[in-house]
Amino acid sequence: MNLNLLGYFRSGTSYRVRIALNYKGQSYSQDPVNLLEARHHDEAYRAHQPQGLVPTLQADGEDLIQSPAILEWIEESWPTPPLLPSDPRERAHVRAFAAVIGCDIHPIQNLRIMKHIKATYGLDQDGALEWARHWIHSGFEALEKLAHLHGKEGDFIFGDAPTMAEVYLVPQMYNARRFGVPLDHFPHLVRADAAATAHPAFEQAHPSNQPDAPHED
Ligand SMILES: N[C@@H](CCC(=O)N[C@@H](CS)C(=O)NCC(=O)O)C(=O)O
Repeated sequence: MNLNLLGYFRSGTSYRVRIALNYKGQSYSQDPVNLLEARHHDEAYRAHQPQGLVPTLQADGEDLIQSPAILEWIEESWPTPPLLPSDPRERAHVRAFAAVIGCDIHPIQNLRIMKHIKATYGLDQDGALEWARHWIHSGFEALEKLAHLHGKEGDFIFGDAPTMAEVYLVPQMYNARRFGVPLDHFPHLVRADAAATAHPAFEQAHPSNQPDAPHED
């Protein structure tokens, strides 16, 4: 299958999709959409994703949007190695962990939200960063409790192998570090992030390894 990712190196949602494709051993090309140059607002990009948000994954030319839907499609298309447990109740726990990030943390510290609260409510850059730190921190408190309540023995949140939990967690930890969120109170999250980041699929998906990442000279 021909796969092409329209995304941005630093976008957490694009990062999730790169991780999952790498983990499933699927190769893909990338057409970067520069968010800082507002290319996602171009008509040409909105023809793929009407909201003007990245990513879009083109599968044999068909546009797939919304990273949760894309990730479920990847899991269903290439079930091995699995990113969801076979037991339905365990799947629910993994999906709940991912949803805390996908539904409740990431959307409110996104670029457009940060821009809007600065422009509309007069927050400066420090104020906007404090907003992001607040919501990441409170979401991480819940994730740490969930890891304690439902996590499994092993290096990852749900055992000895990565799941959708790490597909969502690793990009969110990357953002947390960029925004300066202290992570000392989240030992389960830090440990799973370190284990996953060492995995080649996650390492190759890292923002610094993408074609549109700025190169240090
Ligand atoms: N729910 C969407 C969210 C996509 C999203 O928020 N993408 C961000 C980058 S991580 C974006 O395009 N932001 C542009 C903006 O906020 O202007 C998904 O998971 O695909």
